Amino acid sequence: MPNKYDRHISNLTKDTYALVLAGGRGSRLFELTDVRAKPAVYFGGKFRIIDFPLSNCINSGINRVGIATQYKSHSLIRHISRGWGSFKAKEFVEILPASQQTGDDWYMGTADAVYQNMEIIRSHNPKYILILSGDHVYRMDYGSLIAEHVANKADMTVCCLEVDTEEAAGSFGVMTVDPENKVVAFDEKPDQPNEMPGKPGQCLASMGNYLFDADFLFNQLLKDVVTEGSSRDFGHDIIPSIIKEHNVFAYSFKDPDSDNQPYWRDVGTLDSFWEANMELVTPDPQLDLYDTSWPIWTYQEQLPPAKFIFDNDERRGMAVDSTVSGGCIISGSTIRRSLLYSSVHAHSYSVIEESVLLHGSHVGERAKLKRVILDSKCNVPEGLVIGYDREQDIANGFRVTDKGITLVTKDMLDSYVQKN
Ligand code: ADQ
Ligand code: ADP
Repeated sequence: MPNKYDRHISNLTKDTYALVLAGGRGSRLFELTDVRAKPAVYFGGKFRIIDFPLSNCINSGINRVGIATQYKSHSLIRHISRGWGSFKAKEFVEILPASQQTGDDWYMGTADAVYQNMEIIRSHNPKYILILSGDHVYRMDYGSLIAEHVANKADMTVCCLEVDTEEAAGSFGVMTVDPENKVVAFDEKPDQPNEMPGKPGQCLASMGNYLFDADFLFNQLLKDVVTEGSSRDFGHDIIPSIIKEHNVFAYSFKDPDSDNQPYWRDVGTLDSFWEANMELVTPDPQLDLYDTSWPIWTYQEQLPPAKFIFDNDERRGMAVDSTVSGGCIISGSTIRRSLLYSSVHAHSYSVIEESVLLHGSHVGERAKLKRVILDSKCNVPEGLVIGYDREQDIANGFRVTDKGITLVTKDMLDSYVQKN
């Protein structure tokens, strides 16, 4: 039986509408976001980034969710409609593409994405509105956030994490709080973030997730729209303009199971994307995708199981310290510390190490890949070696990061094949 407190939280989550902001490009992922918005980028061998905030909503008991899309939304919308469409009445995930609801403009900033959908959100009559960034990988129970917001009698609550000041400079909204966690200062992406008292080198950074009392949010959006020069952004405009006169609190995102920093990854660069994927093929990663108490839902095509073909001692089809999705055929190929998304075919004598291979790719005979991110539907020609010689990779038209990770896309391979 749920206790009284659980019921209190489930009543709060029932009264909440979540809006996931999924319109950003994620330009530091370069060609990986040429055809899809960052929230649609694949992650963790089987998922897309947006599956994490969406699963967090469902697991937290928030069953009314909107997704604001804008940049390159085709892949994202297809994923949402295939994987997140079948809800019961009164429970739904609705797509809110930029559609010039209130004028001639597309979404100008994050607050504008909410403003333009205000009447749609209002029609659902929520008490609380949870604004989520669709860009991050983490598991979080939003119920405790809403309960703390209500206990604080807050107008707005900003979710925050402790982050190194160096990392936060220029990248995060940074806040200062009083002993009751009320936000007293907020700077969007400052060059020199304020340190936390007693914690040198650390600052309190916004996760880009906000909870609002619905009426309060609507009033602030209406005010902001008539403010000259507003960029209609939560971090730049709304938060700094309300902290003096209203109750804005910080909610610290904590790991429910330990005192460690909670798992939260931005995967905003090719290096961090590769690193976060690689963490998952270590024996005991912090992000447990196998925890059935907090499942991550996704859409995946119905596919036959992964198949491994071991012909003889020289053509061993095998994968170790790796994840391999449905539809893959590993035929006489050796795979180590890698993630293979669905329907990857790796052919004889090929070797794939420390690599992330998105769905539908073929790796030809005797090809070798090391520390490679291979975009979807790539055909790696027979014998091609990638990730062993930086200059050669660049000469072949691939993108190599400072840390030596090579990104290869279908278009890059097509022009490589044409030239050679
Ligand atoms: P950023 O992530 O840099 O900072 P932004 O680029 O505005 O801010 O993206 C926030 C979210 O909104 C992302 O999920 C993005 O996909 C989406 N988005 C961006 N533009 C959009 C648009 N026009 N329409 C719809 N969706 C859009 C924010 C906060 C910081 C905080 C960091 C944490 O502003 O204060 O520290 O997130 O990463
Ligand atoms: P999926 O095909 O599984 O939806 P992707 O994110 O790999 O996942 O899809 C990328 C989307 O972009 C596809 O819908 C495809 O039609 C489209 N696309 C692929 N390559 C290009 C390209 N070079 N230019 C424009 N659009 C493309």
